[in-house]
Amino acid sequence: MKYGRCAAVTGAAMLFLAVGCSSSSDTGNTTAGSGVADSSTAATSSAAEDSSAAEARPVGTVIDVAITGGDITPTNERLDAVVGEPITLRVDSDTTDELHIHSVPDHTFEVEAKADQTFEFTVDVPGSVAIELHHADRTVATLAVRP
Ligand SMILES: [Cu+2]
Repeated sequence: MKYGRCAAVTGAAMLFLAVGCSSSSDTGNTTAGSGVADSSTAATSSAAEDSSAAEARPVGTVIDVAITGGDITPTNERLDAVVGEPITLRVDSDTTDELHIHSVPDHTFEVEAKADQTFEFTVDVPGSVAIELHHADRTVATLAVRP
């Protein structure tokens, strides 16, 4: 079942983007994503707090995901990440679903219908990594993973 739902989404159109579910055997996928980085150079920091926060910044990437009544936040978010640094998904959900991380290697997490679920993973190969909710058929975020 893991890939069944994605097969419908992937199709010929998604192959062009190389972010769909077909990546498990597609070795070209990892380098194909390197041109995506339109935001990676400009994305210094969101400056939400102190501009001197270079050292206070937590290691890795944290993504807060909320699934409520069929609404998913975020969707199609663009985020930067770094190879080998932890990426943490914090999920509040009112339904079960399956998170699929299109990294190399890929990861699958079972989402339960409860708050405060935490899933952590790392990415070994730079490139574009889609984070999908398979049951809802949504892409939560796409990570531009730098070496
Ligand atoms: Cu998938």
